[in-house]
Amino acid sequence: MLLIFFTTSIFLPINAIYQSRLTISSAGYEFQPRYSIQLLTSTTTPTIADCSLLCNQLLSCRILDFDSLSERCRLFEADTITAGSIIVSSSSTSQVGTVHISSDLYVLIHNRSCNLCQEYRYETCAENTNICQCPRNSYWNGSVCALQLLENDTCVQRDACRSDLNLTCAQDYFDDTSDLGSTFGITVIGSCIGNLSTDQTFLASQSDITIDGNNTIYVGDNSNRMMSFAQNNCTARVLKSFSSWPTFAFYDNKTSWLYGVVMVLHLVYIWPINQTIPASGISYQNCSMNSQYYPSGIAVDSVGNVYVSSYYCNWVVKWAPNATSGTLAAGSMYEGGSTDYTLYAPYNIALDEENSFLYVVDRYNHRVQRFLLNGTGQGVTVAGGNGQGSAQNQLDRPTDIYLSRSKTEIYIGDSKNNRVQKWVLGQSSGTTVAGSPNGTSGRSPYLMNTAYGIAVDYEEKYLYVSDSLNNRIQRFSLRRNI
Ligand SMILES: *[C@@H]1O[C@H](CO)[C@@H](O)[C@H](O)[C@H]1NC(C)=O
Ligand SMILES: *[C@@H]1O[C@H](CO)[C@@H](O)[C@H](O)[C@H]1NC(C)=O
Ligand SMILES: *[C@@H]1O[C@H](CO)[C@@H](O)[C@H](O)[C@H]1NC(C)=O
Ligand SMILES: *[C@@H]1O[C@H](CO)[C@@H](O)[C@H](O)[C@H]1NC(C)=O
Ligand SMILES: *[C@@H]1O[C@H](CO)[C@@H](O)[C@H](O)[C@H]1NC(C)=O
Ligand SMILES: *[C@@H]1O[C@H](CO)[C@@H](O)[C@H](O)[C@H]1NC(C)=O
Ligand SMILES: *[C@@H]1O[C@H](CO)[C@@H](O)[C@H](O)[C@H]1NC(C)=O
Ligand SMILES: *[C@@H]1O[C@H](CO)[C@@H](O)[C@H](O)[C@H]1NC(C)=O
Ligand SMILES: *[C@@H]1O[C@H](CO)[C@@H](O)[C@H](O)[C@H]1NC(C)=O
Ligand SMILES: *[C@@H]1O[C@H](CO)[C@@H](O)[C@H](O)[C@H]1NC(C)=O
Ligand SMILES: *[C@@H]1O[C@H](CO)[C@@H](O)[C@H](O)[C@H]1NC(C)=O
Ligand SMILES: CC(=O)N[C@H]1CO[C@H](CO)[C@@H](O)[C@@H]1O
Repeated sequence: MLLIFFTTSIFLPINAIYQSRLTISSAGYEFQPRYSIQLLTSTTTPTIADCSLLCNQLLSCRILDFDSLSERCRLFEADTITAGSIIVSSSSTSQVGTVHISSDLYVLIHNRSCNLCQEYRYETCAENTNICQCPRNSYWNGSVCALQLLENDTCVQRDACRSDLNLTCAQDYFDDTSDLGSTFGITVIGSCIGNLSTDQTFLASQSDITIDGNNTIYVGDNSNRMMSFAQNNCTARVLKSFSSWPTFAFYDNKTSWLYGVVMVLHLVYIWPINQTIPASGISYQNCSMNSQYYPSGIAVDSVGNVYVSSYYCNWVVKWAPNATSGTLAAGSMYEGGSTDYTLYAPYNIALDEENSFLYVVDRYNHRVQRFLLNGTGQGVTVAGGNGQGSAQNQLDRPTDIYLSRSKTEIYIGDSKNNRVQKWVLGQSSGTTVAGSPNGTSGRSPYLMNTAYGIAVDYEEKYLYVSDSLNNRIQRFSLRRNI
């Protein structure tokens, strides 16, 4: 597109307040906003200078178009960087005016005393502090007051999204002061999200999540990809694609390897070294100690032994590094059940090496079992075990577990109760720390739909929940809970 600009300084009338310089396009162009909400007003004025004057008096106006034939003057809260474009108009008499924005218009006044921005085009006075600040729907990006962004725009700071539309930047800002002790979750993976649509991007019925010491979140997505999201970055990195979905994952911070389980492929995969357990990758498609069969949960100890549960074989098998076969760590060799020695569809597991314990989420027994490593094989119930249900002493098809660093509490992804339960070890019931206490499903800051996977950062400040059927990852503050 050939777009010829000429610059004209419209400072009319000469002593008007709220002056600015506008760049006016040649005739034959108009502005096309991305969202109708960007149109502030559409009116008629005799000249483009009058239209410019209107724009200058409306601090949120950054673009106008004016048609000298119809005298239509439209003012937009938009710019061509993020939210709209200048297009060829069907009217040959239409022109576009763009308000000049540059850091020199801001740097001398921003965040300084209000006498510097009285009746100033670019900033307003914040009455309570008497300091010049960005006008509404814009934010300080370090050099100018940039317009706040709309849904699905990529945001790089918390106040970058249109707050009046309840859009929030879905990136992960570990702002210590903002959401301490909150009982609601904020969505940490996605773009500007909120009111324009309720659909989330990127994730599809994802299963487990896990986190590393840099707060990178690893996600097993139902798009059959193992992905990671670096902190403050909502664009996924695809680590590995499979022909089925990765179920649970464990990040080993000694080796920086991610161990991923792909249940339906009978596969335990180690990224990035591209190895499998056993190394042959063979599955004999039955419950044997020398191959995987419907592996579900996984945990790795400090010397690299890998514990893998199988929901079909109802056991947990320990694999020494590079071993060609494993040994039974929990569950029965032959069948599932609900005794002290048996499991029924074990899902994720957690290790407590200090005390030689192995915790197993015993999914279809709606309980969490604890076994002694190298013990007799007799487990004890540490959570649930009171039948399937949503009372505080019950669980409903739990999937995931996090053992606190103090080894005194567990957090349980109580998946079909759409909640996360905290269970102080030794107590007979838990408390809900995320989701509805009564198990109600939904999609809101307070409700989730299938709390499949959970992760807690190393400092135990935040609980992350894979809110699977809402295709999003929610973050809850743990400051009051841990
Ligand atoms: C504004 O000024 C205050 C106090 O001088 C300072 O703490 C703050 O960081 C400044 N903010 C910006 C965006 O410059
Ligand atoms: C702030 O936004 C302007 C455009 O609105 C852009 O030119 C500038 O590079 C941005 N500055 C920073 C520090 O991101
Ligand atoms: C934004 O949220 C507030 C508080 O929940 C509500 O009053 C307001 O109507 C919402 N605005 C929009 C545009 O949805
Ligand atoms: C944002 O992206 C999602 C997913 O691509 C889409 O469904 C939604 O319509 C988009 N929202 C807008 C306002 O374009
Ligand atoms: C964080 O990332 C850096 C760079 O990739 C890496 O060297 C470091 O080991 C990571 N730290 C943790 C705690 O994972
Ligand atoms: C965010 O992560 C993606 C995927 O790894 C990467 O391509 C991109 O450069 C990252 N963005 C920033 C700002 O670091
Ligand atoms: C590895 O993770 C544990 C918590 O699981 C943490 O205590 C330890 O500091 C981490 N080590 C490194 C090197 O990040
Ligand atoms: C991973 O291993 C498989 C099987 O040995 C091989 O085909 C593939 O090329 C390897 N990929 C990478 C990235 O090393
Ligand atoms: C298996 O052994 C090789 C050679 O010692 C080593 O490089 C590799 O890291 C080991 N793999 C695992 C999963 O421990
Ligand atoms: C379990 O037994 C193995 C081999 O018998 C031994 O190497 C290991 O140290 C034992 N672990 C614990 C926690 O007792
Ligand atoms: C369940 O809890 C939700 C809030 O978490 C509440 O709105 C709902 O009324 C409760 N339902 C019942 C049956 O108590
Ligand atoms: C998800 C959400 O908050 N939707 C709201 C968006 O705004 C409209 C109009 O204000 C409400 O009706 C929706 O409930």
